[in-house]
Amino acid sequence: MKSFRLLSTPFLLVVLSAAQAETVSLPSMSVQGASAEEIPYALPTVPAASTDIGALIKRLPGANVNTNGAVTSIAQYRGLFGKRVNVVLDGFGQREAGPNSMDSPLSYLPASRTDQVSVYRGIAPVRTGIETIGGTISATSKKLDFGLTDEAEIKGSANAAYASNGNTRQLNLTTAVTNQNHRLQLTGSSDRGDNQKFDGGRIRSSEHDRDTIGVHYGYQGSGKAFGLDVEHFDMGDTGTVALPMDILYFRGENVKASFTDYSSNGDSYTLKLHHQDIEHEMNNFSQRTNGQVSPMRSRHTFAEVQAKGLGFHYQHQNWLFGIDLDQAEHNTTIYNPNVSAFFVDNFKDAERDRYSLFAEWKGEAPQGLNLETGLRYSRVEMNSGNAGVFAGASAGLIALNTAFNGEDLNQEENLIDIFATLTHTFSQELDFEVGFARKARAPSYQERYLWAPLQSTGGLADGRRYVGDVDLDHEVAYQFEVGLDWHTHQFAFSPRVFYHHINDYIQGVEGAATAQQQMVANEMSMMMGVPTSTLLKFSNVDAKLYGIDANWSAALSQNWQLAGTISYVRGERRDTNDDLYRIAPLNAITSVTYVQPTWQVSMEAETVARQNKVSDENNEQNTGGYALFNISGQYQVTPAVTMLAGVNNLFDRYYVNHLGGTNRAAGNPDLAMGDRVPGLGRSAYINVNVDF
Ligand SMILES: [Cu+2]
Repeated sequence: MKSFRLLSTPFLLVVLSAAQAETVSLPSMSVQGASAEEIPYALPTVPAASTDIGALIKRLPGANVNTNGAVTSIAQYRGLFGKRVNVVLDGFGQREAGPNSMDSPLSYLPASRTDQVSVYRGIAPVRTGIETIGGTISATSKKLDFGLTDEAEIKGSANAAYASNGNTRQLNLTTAVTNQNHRLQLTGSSDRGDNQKFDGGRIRSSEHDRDTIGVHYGYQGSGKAFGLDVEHFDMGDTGTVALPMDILYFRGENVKASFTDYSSNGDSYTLKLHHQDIEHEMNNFSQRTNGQVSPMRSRHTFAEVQAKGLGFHYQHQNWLFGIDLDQAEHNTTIYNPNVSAFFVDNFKDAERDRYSLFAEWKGEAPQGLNLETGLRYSRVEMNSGNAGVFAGASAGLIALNTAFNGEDLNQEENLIDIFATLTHTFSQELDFEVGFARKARAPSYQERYLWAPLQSTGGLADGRRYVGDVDLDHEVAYQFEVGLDWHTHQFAFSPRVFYHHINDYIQGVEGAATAQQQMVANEMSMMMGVPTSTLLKFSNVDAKLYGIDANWSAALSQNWQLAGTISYVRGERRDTNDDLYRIAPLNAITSVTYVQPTWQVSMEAETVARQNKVSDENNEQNTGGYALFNISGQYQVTPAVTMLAGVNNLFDRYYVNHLGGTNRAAGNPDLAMGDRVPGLGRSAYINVNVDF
């Protein structure tokens, strides 16, 4: 071993320098968990300043998050976000109960319970999910290791953290009885935070409240593995100022089971089952003053999702075959607590069922190339029940309701996904990669069944009213990417250039709605005391996205390391001159770390360029560029005790995150309605982890 190389420290560091370097020099790595999938780019994590794993996702090259509230991070990858990105938690997809993605999949896994977040860099293999047009992001929760002998042992880890901004507290206790074959684990987590500060005031409401409790049973032995997770999720009062309402609660259960059998001839199969049942309430008056101006403007919404799924994957030599089925049913009803007769079924029994088959092949191709390729066929069947509306509603709204219920709401889409990734190893230090794909996505239930002109848009947070279109076509993307992995003992650099050509890209279009829909939208805006604006109708347009992202690291000496990521994406309409909405600006993270065997300190710069390539169609505003500086230190007190502390936004810089949305909550003296939501001011944090 050379004395001068990228260091791998015995513990994992939030600035990721060492771990990142390790990952880069090992182009694919296996992670623990139900799926034991190979993931090309993974970041080991230590929960630190934030209870939200969105903060970790942002550190992945090409990835970002749209932030609508304290723990409502919607994953964005290379400019595609929301339902276009397949987010997988412990190997399973997660459906949302909220029609505005208040419970984005990432919100279901608190940072304190997270073991690892990762992205299938570039084109996601078809095995990673149905509808992966915007890639696959994966996160796994902590699981304690199986024992080494027959003897039962009790072990665990406890984690407590505090951050000054918002008085944020997080606690996690994970404990298990294990031996070499069995693991019975109990996990609980609790997150609390008050309103967050920026230089100039507070964001109201940006409090959060989230508890989880989970029981896990795992078995491994004689070529078999079994895992069962039963999780209760309970989010309480949590602000989402970029949306028309705040969260009162999300509550419910997730059950996930997987069984894998490895046969002696090298074949294996995995069977997976999941079930999900989540209820949700939100309103526009408990954490903001909107409703109190007039009791007629108070709104209270009940929503729920019930989902289930089944997967069977069979691996034989270079082949992987699979069947994936899932079903989800969504309901959302809006009430006025002051008018008992008032109700509007925003979504009624909106159903989205997916039946899918795939095959993948991975192996050596001629000319020293390695090939990974696959084909997936999916049938997406969607339907909606007849929505109801109270008898005293306006004639216009009743007419829209009658028209919707009279439409053929039963729709199906046939989706074909194909991908191929070729890699060539030029030398020990240089790999070359090129990938092609065709990926498809069927409309979301919001895009298809939003019959009343409302803002239930899966968290677009542009403040606009939308209507859906039952007859939307599915999106088809043609994707191309090329990249290098260059890694020596002192240096690693992995750039990727990509281009996505998307036909029938779904977005809201002005002037597409009918005169009657526009009239009802105006009526509703006047009723709520907000200015009227042009209604957007979800429509098929044409788009393209292109850009570059890279991660790199360099060892300056035995003890000094540099590391960073840089991400750039440009999203444009092809049918008009407009730009795509809510695209992350050019951004980079650069860190310098001093490493010793039991401690390290790191200084980091987060630099973000201005974004003036904005969507006119969505009335999107430009935002300015900024640089934030963070410092952190980590100390391994004993082999079992790790402490991490730091200060984010050291100079308390005021800034606006382009993906943070605009303030929709009235009654905040520090922040007007319609103002961009500021990013977080200075926050000092400390995090202690004890293994036992
Ligand atoms: Cu909600």
